[in-house]
Amino acid sequence: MSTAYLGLGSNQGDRLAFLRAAVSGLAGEDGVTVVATSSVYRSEPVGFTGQLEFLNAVVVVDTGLSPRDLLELVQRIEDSNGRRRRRRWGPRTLDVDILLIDGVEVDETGLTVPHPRLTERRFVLEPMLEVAPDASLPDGTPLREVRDGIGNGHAVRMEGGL
Ligand code: A4P
Ligand code: MG
Repeated sequence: MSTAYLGLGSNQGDRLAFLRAAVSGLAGEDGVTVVATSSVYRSEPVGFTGQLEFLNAVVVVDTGLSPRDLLELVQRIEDSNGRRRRRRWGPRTLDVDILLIDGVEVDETGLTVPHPRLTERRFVLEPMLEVAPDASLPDGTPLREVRDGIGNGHAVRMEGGL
């Protein structure tokens, strides 16, 4: 059994409803227990501008699934929530990324854990630290330090519960 941290993002349609659908999709799965959800954060699009503001959140799950099977599951949840894979970093109804899995490192084609962009993104680090204030990278660096090191970054503010 391991604890996994999943990053949710949406900037199309009923964004809050898509984030909530991701949580209920996860909770309804055998072998997955949702143990915590962060608040919802609003953030400016990063990577590809000229699209709508995002809502982001983090969900913590306990699972016996392998990292591969967890990736397959989150992609299935994206697909069943209207995700169309077009432009990389482009608009999406629902993005679910595997941010971190306690005690696990993966670097394979199609799956890298911790998520390679975890340390650059305030919209991920803020909700992550809300649910796991003592989380650290596999090399022991506390995520709190990483967050403090990226300065103000783009605006991220809390909107309410998931
Ligand atoms: N993949 C590899 N490692 C992982 C992992 N740890 N978790 C592969 C999930 N997927 C992982 O992802 C592309 C491929 O990454 C997958 O096939 C999987 O095998 P995708 O979700 O299909 O496409 P994407 O989301 O467009 O690409 P990517 O690289 O996941 O984008 P990001 O880095 O997630 O960026 N701005 C704000 N404010 N908020 C956001 O949430 N999100 C993005 C997406 C850009 N800008 C944003 C936000
Ligand atoms: Mg993604």
